[in-house]
Amino acid sequence: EFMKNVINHPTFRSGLASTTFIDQTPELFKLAQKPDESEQLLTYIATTTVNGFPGVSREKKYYPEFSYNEDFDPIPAGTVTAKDVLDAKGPDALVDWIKNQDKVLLTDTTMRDAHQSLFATRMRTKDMETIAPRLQKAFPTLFSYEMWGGATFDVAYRFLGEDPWVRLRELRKMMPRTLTQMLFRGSNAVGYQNYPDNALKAFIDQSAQDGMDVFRIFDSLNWVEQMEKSIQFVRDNNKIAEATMCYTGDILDSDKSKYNLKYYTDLAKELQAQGAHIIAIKDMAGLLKPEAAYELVSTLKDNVDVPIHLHTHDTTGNGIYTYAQATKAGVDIVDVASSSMSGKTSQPSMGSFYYAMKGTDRQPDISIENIEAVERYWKSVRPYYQQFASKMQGPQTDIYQTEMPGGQYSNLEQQANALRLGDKFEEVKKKYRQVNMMFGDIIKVTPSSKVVGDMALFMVQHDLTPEDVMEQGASLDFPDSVVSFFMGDLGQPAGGFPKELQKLVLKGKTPSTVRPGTLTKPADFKALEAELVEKLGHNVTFNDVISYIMYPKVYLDYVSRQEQYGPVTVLDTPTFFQGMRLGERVDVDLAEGQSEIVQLNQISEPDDEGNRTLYFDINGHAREIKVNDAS
Ligand code: 3PY
Ligand code: ZN
Repeated sequence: EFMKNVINHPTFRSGLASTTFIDQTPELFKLAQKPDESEQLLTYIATTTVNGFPGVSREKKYYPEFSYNEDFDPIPAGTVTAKDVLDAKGPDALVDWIKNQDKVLLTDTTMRDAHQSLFATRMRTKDMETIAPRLQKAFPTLFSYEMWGGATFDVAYRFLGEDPWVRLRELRKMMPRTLTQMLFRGSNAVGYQNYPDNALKAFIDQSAQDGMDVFRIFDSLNWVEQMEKSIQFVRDNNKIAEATMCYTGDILDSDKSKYNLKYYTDLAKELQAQGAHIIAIKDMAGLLKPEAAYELVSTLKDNVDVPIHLHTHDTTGNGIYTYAQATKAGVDIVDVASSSMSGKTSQPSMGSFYYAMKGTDRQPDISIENIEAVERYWKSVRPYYQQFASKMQGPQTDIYQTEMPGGQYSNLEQQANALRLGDKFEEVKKKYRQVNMMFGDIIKVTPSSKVVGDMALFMVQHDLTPEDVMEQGASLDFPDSVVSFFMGDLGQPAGGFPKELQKLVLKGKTPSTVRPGTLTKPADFKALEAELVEKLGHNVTFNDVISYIMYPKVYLDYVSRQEQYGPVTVLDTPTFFQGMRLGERVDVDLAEGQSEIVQLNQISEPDDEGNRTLYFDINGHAREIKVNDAS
């Protein structure tokens, strides 16, 4: 590496290098032990400048000037936070503490579900770290911060060049007195397929060790067997197992009788019996209407002892009203997000909910001034991510029929675009509803929602009605996810599979009826570690091994991009997504207080091989980077 630095140095290359070269350029010798991070980052900037970032248009670089310097008073002496209770007295004491609150508690989802649902999970750790240390001071009475899990794990590696474990540890360090919370897909962990039980245990143990407190565990078919192991593994770590009921249908509509009040009450009792510390109602599509929320929460309060945590998406526009009714019925905790990251496919706004409750006896015990001060930060960050946002203009009441999760909406729009079905999205939504009925009216949430989405796209693409599918099924080549679903790979849906369609899809294969985890070979961690070391040529951590189990290809791609581009997490977000423009200067903060001022002076025309040379100036030194123009 050292030789590469020296050889690439412009003075050296110009042939004027002399014995004073070393004395005049000590920075090269400091970098000698490490890969040349500034060269890697310049290569990243140059590549992004020339070839762009997937999903981002390159015409204009959005770079609003903002400096955020609002801060908050230290947590008052004598304050006991929820995290203090968990750490000092354990999960059961925390459960009692929740039950003893007369005010409704809040979970802030801004750093997980809000950006997952509004702009494809693209929020970078850097933009969280600016505010994180101030959050626990702003909101000492918050129940928890959801900031991990769901799609964030995959997207961090795949698109952001980030190690998700680092995000967890950094945020943990920055808010030691706030409960952290994650979304865990039961047997699917943070992926889309079934993982062996010992891999689930390893993931949960490692997450707990790295700082996770509250695990919201769900199964995409509400199949309790798929959640039992995870609940136990979380309990074994003395952390909070929040077992989840995914809400679909409408308990007040007698035409939608499959998922009725009794279904949810029985499910809640079962989850409590399995060891849930808290029960979450996960209304991923925003289908829980205000009066239904009142009825459901009141009934659960009468039938189970553990606290109830309500999660909704504002897709259908009634979120605050639903929370208000649930609060009246005694819900313990609700999920909200900072205003500029709230509404539509995201959670309802924290500030709006505060005002809706103001003056009632369950008004949240939280400072509205601080809610608004923190919002001023998020509002400034929000435009960085606009290009990843869904085009949804306002509440979508047709979702009450379509039943599509908030997190899926923008994704499916993009999948439809990729298949050139963008102008048929209304048709895709209609088919989504039909597919749900063909599949026997199932719970639709990651990954079962993806199966329904894939089938809907397939039917639009091939112009098939449900009747066509039943008539031509034997000769249809169904999408892989659909075959896998009917094989029982995601588990068993309530009421079983529709037999006739299952036969058409499986074409003679025998489906499984047992929990997929009972058929999966345990992960051999030692062998996987050896395999990974062999592939990468250096030692790895146990976190790396777990990531490799969850996402083998995504993880390896991440590592190789990392080797090429270095610590891209230090770049500011506009530069990360858009590179630089001619004449522009950016500050890059490298590790250990080293900082560089980078200026882009010139971009050459492509040479015969299509390579452009970018001429930079770094802290006054000229530097050239050659990039192949892929356009
Ligand atoms: C996820 O699984 O990521 C979800 O947010 C499902 O609602
Ligand atoms: Zn959600």
